[in-house]
Amino acid sequence: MAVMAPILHSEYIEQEQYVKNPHLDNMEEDILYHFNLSTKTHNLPAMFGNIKFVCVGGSANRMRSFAQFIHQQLELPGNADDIRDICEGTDRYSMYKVGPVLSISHGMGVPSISIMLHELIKLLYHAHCRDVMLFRIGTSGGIGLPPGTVVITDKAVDSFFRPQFEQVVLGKVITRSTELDEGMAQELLQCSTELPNLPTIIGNTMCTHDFYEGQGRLDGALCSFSTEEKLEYLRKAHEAGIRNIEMESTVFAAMCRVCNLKAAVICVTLLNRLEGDQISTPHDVLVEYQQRPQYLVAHFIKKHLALI
Ligand code: R2B
Ligand code: URA
Repeated sequence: MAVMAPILHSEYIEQEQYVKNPHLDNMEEDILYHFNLSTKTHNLPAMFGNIKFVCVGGSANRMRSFAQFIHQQLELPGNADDIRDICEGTDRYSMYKVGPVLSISHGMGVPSISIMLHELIKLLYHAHCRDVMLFRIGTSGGIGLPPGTVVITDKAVDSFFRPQFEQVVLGKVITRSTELDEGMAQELLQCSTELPNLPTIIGNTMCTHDFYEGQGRLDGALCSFSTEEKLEYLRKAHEAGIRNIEMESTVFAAMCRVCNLKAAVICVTLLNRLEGDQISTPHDVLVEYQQRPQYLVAHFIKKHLALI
């Protein structure tokens, strides 16, 4: 008779606890400085223990609107306008909790989102959260796509088109994989077919450390290349399967992967970079574009909560 190997307690903990830092166990208190929260001053399990979905995005206002939208979509009691910023004691990030959904802003760029993710992942650990899914909902520049297209990231790649994230640690480069959850991406694509006016594709996303020169723009304060060189780079990116460019996906994917958190990146394209660099689309159109990833993720969450 086959004997099943026992599940070691350490393996179980390893899979569920999210953080990957032995030093945390020796700390009497953990201050999540940029959230203005701490394990001593806040009952994190009571505040956050039921979180199942975490949505992150660059702008504080957008993440507040998303929280209000989710409140309405989940038909929760109370007034959506009364949702309060849990991080109101600091203006670094904003955080809103709506039932099992947490909505947090992360600012622009890899360093900003990476600080937020360290504290978020520790928060989920201290709160004993289980089976959490993360979504980055954001904006991007498209390559060869009509503006307003939603791109669900297959691979998050760096400026050399490599599916990896490099972090300098103690003066050495550590390279981490940026693979995202394939099942979540496919499920999100399926959700897009169930909603009106949501042109959506799965493609690779390039993450850069700059909006201007770093994304091959000709309209920054500095530019060291020609129009032809820009277009050649973008065409090569397109050949490598890259369909949009933004500034946070690689570190988001890498940190979630190391910490066993299922994650997806969903960004709307604001312009087609093969046609220009300036974002000249009218404000109301941009606002509608930015709601598209929110609709998609809200639909996904409602399906998971068996509300539709
Ligand atoms: C998309 O938009 C921002 C730059 O405008 C950046 O945070 C990103 O990834
Ligand atoms: N965000 C980016 O990072 N790039 C764009 O072109 C548009 C939004």
